[in-house]
Amino acid sequence: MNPPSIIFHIDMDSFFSSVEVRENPALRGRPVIVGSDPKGGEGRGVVSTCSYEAREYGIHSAMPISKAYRLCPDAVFLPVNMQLYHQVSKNIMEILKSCVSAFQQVSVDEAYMDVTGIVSDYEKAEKLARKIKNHIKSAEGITCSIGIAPNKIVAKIASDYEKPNGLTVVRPDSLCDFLYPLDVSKIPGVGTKTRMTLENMGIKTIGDIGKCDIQLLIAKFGKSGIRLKQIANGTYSSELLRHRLVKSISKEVTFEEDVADINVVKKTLAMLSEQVHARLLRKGFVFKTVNLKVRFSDFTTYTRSVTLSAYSNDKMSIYRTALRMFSKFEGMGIFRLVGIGVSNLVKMDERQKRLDDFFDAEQFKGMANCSFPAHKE
Ligand code: TTP
Ligand code: MG
Repeated sequence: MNPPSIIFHIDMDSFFSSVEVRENPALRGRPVIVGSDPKGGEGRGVVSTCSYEAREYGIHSAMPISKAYRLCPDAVFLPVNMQLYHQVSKNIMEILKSCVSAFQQVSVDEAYMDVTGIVSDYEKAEKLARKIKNHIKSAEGITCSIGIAPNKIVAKIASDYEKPNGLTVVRPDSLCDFLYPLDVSKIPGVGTKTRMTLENMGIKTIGDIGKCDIQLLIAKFGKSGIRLKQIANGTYSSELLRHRLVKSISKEVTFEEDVADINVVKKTLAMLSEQVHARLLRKGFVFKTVNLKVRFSDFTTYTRSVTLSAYSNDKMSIYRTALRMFSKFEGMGIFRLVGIGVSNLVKMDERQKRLDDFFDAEQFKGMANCSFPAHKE
């Protein structure tokens, strides 16, 4: 059975206003409202966002700016400087992207990361999250909140749980403990209408949904009822949409005619190593496992794999490891097909160097040709 996934949801705190405070530290601690011109209470636009100090007055995103003005006329009102926020967003997303191969940006200030292949357990995940938070703070001067959970939706609920500057870890064995006491409105997508329908069914908490008869939920919400129930029990998982995890890179060749000559097969393996290596570099990954596939003329097929002690991006490591595995098949028959692959991949590119900041020095011990943390075993 696969180990549970470890998903991060990262969301900047009061994003636009935090950037404004960074630009003008004198605003720190004050209610700051970013949005359209309040025009002394006559403005017709809305609040884009506001600092947590302004939220204490009941002000929130999408509220009419005139109302925000009435609630707190002494707040600092600032216009939206989208160009600046986009630049900060881009910088932050670059930092996050450099950590993982599975990354999905979902809005200007939030993203998911699948770190399953990078850390081996939730304790290490928490340490990584702290380092990411510190890194964003020192590079871009703003704070974020991170939720860690076995799936995206719980990670998102978790990132919201201790905002601002929060870090909430929901381990696979505590999903229901975390979810059940929460109000149904904490489920992303559950708005006023759904909340009212649920309330009319006597359902207030996520736990009430979790324990509700599935047929009742289906009768009210159709297919979405099934989804609601899965979310409530922490079993709903959807894949990260962009930058899906690349699991392996491989190439194989079926010979025009079956081959008995070992030297021909070895030459083919050298060529395949070359091709796999080129693709590995193009995609910006490093590998830890080398896979060999051999098919004989009678179609019997074998696969073998060897996991190295450290990550590598070295062509000769691919070839030599494949040859070592291949030597066991010499003399066993006539070859129809050979293939080479690499798996256990993690991202390595120029930006990767920033990762050095995120991981403990000892994790780098025994590294081959790159600076990437050792993969979990
Ligand atoms: P959010 O992440 O929803 O809010 P936030 O970052 O301001 O605050 P939080 O700490 O609760 O995450 O949205 C990100 C940015 O998107 C926000 O700073 C401004 C913009 N935005 C709008 O312009 N209008 C809106 O209605 C919302 C919700 C956000
Ligand atoms: Mg935010």
